[in-house]
Parts: sequence; structure tokens; C-alpha cells
Amino acid sequence: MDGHSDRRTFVNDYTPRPEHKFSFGLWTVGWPGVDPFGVATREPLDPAYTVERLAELGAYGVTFHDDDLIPFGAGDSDRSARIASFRKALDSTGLVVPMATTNLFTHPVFKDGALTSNDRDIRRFALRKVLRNIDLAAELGAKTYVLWGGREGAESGVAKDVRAALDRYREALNILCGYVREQGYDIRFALEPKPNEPRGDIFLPTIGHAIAFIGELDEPDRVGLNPEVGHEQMAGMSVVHGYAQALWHGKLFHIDLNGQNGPRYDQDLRFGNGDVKSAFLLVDLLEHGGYDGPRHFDFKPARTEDESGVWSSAKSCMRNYLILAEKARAFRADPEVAEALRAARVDQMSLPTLADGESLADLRAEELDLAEAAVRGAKVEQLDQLFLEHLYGTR
Ligand SMILES: [Mn+2]
Repeated sequence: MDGHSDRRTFVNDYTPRPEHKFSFGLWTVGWPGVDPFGVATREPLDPAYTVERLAELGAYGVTFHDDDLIPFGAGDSDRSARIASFRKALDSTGLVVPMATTNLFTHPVFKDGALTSNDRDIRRFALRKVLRNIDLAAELGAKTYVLWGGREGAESGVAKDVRAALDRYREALNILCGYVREQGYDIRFALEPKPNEPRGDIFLPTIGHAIAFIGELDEPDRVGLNPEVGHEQMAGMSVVHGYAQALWHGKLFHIDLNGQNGPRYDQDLRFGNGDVKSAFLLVDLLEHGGYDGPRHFDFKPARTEDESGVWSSAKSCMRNYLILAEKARAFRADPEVAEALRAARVDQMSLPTLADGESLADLRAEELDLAEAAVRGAKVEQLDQLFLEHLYGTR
């Protein structure tokens, strides 16, 4: 080990602690390994046990769908007992519930959608299910309520009126915002875009679609995004650009971190696996771009694993985040990087194109030496190589 590695080991042993604000969904580590081709490979985990294990690993928060905590259709006394057991585990470990959400996709009643089902009775049932779980979310202190519209979409291009469906989606969000306001709950909503799976085409497929939709709501300030790394990458898009634009709009309310290898089925790999360059740049953005919410993981421990593999993968999500945060800090502190950033004129992007008080006449009076400007190199290759070498660990 050289001195450089020694120093890093000393400075940061990549141990997750509550101040890092790492959180996990009950459904992530609790995923029993069911997929469209195979049955479960693991036993379900008890929520209270999950809370205890996550706390031991250094997480600060846990999130849930209503059905993760209370089986669909459970009676009132069963429901109360399960909530009490979960609450007891939260109180004894100090774990918080920063976010909650509704399962509007598993039960067959939601096969053609929930808030945008063609069937009006089902839309009304879906709203009741969300309202009930919002009350529980508020009771448990959640500040963000996520809506992932997994079943809100279609396979047939003729069986769904997209514009009417968006009217119903908007109607639902307006009702939910009004309810939260009237109850005085300190809750904001976060929409989670996904292009496809389980539906052939899902409504609000990307960050951009969702941001445009929010602008049409009655209370746009109460609604933002919960973008997931893999969902953007499934559509072949840059997740870093997507998160950056969400931040720019003030809409990055919550995040779902995981890994994905390009456009294919939704892999939900542990964070740091998949597109490693994007993972580095995303952590750099989150750490230095003004995001201060939970670092929430929405991943699936591989179906091949037993329970020890589940906790190993959960621990690795946090460890990979901390490794990349350390690398991003080292990258930003490297004097050669600073010089390469200047050479690539990255800092010039922050200068307004027109100076203060400058007129269009001033602009038009200026002449560019086209011959000289056309041959200026952008100096990106050297900067990009420094970035890769920080990632590879040679700097
Ligand atoms: Mn996913």
C-alpha cells in the first residue's frame, strides 16, 4: 500500500452513519426474488426485523408501500398490530421514515391502471387506498409521498385515451394536494418517472414529461420528482442530466439510487454497479449540487442470493456511495483537474453571455476572429482522462 492509499483509508473507512442519510425501501431488501419466470428464492422479511438490520448497517431511514407493512385486505386489528410492531422497531433503533408510497400495481384490480384506469370504480378505489396511506405516512413523520405509476399506461394504442388519462392523473394529484393541505400535513408529493415495465408504455415516462405535467397542476409547488437511476437509463438517457435538470427546476424532492446496464429490463442492481461513470458523476452532482434529501436506495438484491447476500448488497450500496463521494471530493480538490476545467472553459458557462448593462448594440459591434475561434480546441480529452483516472484509482 502506498502513502496515498494509506491516507484514504485513514480519512474515510466508508462506514455508513446516520448523518449520511442513507435510506432503504422495505421492498428492496425484502424482495423475495420473484420474477416473471420464477418463484421466490428467499423467505419474506419481517418489517421490524428489517428495521433492526438496516439500523445496524448504518442506515438512517426506511421507506414503505402500504402493502409492504400491512398485507392487502388485512383487517383493522391486524393492521394496528403490524403498525405498532414497526413503530416499536423505529423507536428502539432511531430510524426515521422520510418517505412512503402506495402499492397501486400488485393486486389484479390494478391491471389496467389505478389513478388512470379506464374503470372509474377502480380509480375511486385507488384514491381511497392512497388517502388512507397518506394518513399513516403523516403519522409516521414522512415528508415525501411518492407516486410511481407502474400500471398507469397501456399496451394497446387504441384502448387508452392519453389526453383523458392525463386529465384523470391531474385530477388525482389535485385532490391529493388539497387533502394534504387541508389536513395540515407537512408532506410533498414526488412523481417517479419510468418509460415501460410493467406496462408497455407508462404515462410520464421521463423526468422531462413529469416536470411538464407538474406545471399543469393546481399546486405545482407541492409536487416534484423522485427519479430513479435505472429508469432513466432504461430509456437510454443521461441520468446525470436528468437529475441536474430536476435540481435546476427545484424539483429533486427525493431520489431512487440503483444500477442499470443500459436499455433493457429494469435491473435494479445495487448502487455503484452498472454504469459506473454515471454513478460517479451523479454522486458528484448530489454532493456538490445542493441536494440535501435522503440518499435512498431502490434496488433488488440478486435473486441468486441468500439472506447474507441481501445484507451484503445493502451494505455495498452505501459503501459504493461513500467511495464515490470520496473520489468526487478528490477529483474536485486535484489542482490538475482545476487547471483542466479552466482549459476546457467549464467556468465560462457560469458567465452570463451578455455582461451587466451591455446592450445589443454593444454585442453587435463586436467581431469574432472566426479563423482563430474555429481552430480552438475544446480541451475536453485531457479533462475527461483525469476524471477516468480518478475513477480507476490511478490518481
Ligand atoms: Mn427500477
